[in-house]
Amino acid sequence: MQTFYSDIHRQHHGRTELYAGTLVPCFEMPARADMVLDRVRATGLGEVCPPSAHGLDPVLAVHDAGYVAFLQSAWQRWQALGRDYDALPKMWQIRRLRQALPEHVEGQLCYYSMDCGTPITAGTWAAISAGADVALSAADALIGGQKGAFALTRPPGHHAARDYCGGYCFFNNAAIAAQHLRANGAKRVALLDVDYHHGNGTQDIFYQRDDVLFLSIHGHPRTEYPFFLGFADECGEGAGLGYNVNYPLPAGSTVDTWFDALAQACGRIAHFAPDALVVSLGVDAYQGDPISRFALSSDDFLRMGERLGRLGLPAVFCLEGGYAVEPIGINAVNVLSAFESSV
Ligand code: OKP
Ligand code: ZN
Repeated sequence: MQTFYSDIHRQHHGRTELYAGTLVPCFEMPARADMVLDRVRATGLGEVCPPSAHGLDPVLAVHDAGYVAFLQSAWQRWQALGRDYDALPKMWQIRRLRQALPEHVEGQLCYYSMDCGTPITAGTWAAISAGADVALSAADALIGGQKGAFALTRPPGHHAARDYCGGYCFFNNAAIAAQHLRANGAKRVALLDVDYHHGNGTQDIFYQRDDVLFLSIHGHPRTEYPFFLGFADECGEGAGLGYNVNYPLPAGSTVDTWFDALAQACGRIAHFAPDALVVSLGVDAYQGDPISRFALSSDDFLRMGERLGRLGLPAVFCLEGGYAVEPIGINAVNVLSAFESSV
């Protein structure tokens, strides 16, 4: 299958995040994508293609215009105040505070963020715009008749909601791809999130819709990030009732438990009978991941890809998390190559 990739991801490079009481280098780093690209090339998965420019309209189809405009100008506004360091929020619009958008760039940063681990840097806008184009170009490959396409996106996207960033995510690449498939002939799209962390942003975007079925297998938010969403009783609302399916699994769950959830999710997807599948492909369910607590081995990622291939659906895979940098390429490409050989 083709891989869509842009070097511009490198321009998003946060310096540090707060971890275990100290500032450590950001887990979400450019080397992650390098490792995946190296593995794509080493295994001969397929051609590596640059994305084509799609402009902002497909981004605005899933994100709030004010939020997008904020991201576009945030770094310049921050820098104009003499700040040459990563833009990070330090407070949130918690209960009973004023519900208005602040005027100041720092206030707006707080308003549009869900956590303090998602830095805006000089190159963030360029990187996330290129990332959206990567996801859209992978969706175009499916629209053109391909059975599978890989969007090698960085930073990830699944925590980004209609109008907020967080969890290292700004634009929801997988949601943008799913919406693009909808706009180009797919009547129903299933979006399966296998990242260790609940895809709160994707859930937010499609929660009231019955044309995009969202399913997520993740560490239980009772103990795991993002804590405030991802419980099993979140089933969608309005027209979307029944089209949001969460499989929260206790941190430390076994591989068998994980694959039981995948089997259930695949059953729901088959019943939905979508025209296409989008996979939020985080590989942080890996046993060696530094910030996650599932136990999948590299071989288990082959099994994941094989199971997804058996759905018999054309699929766009968007890279999400995975912070064991050395094996991230093996794990991600294992899913893709096993998918391809079982379709
Ligand atoms: C992103 B993805 C605050 C940040 C806490 C955030 C984890 C984000 C995971 N310092 N950790 O789903 O892999
Ligand atoms: Zn994750």
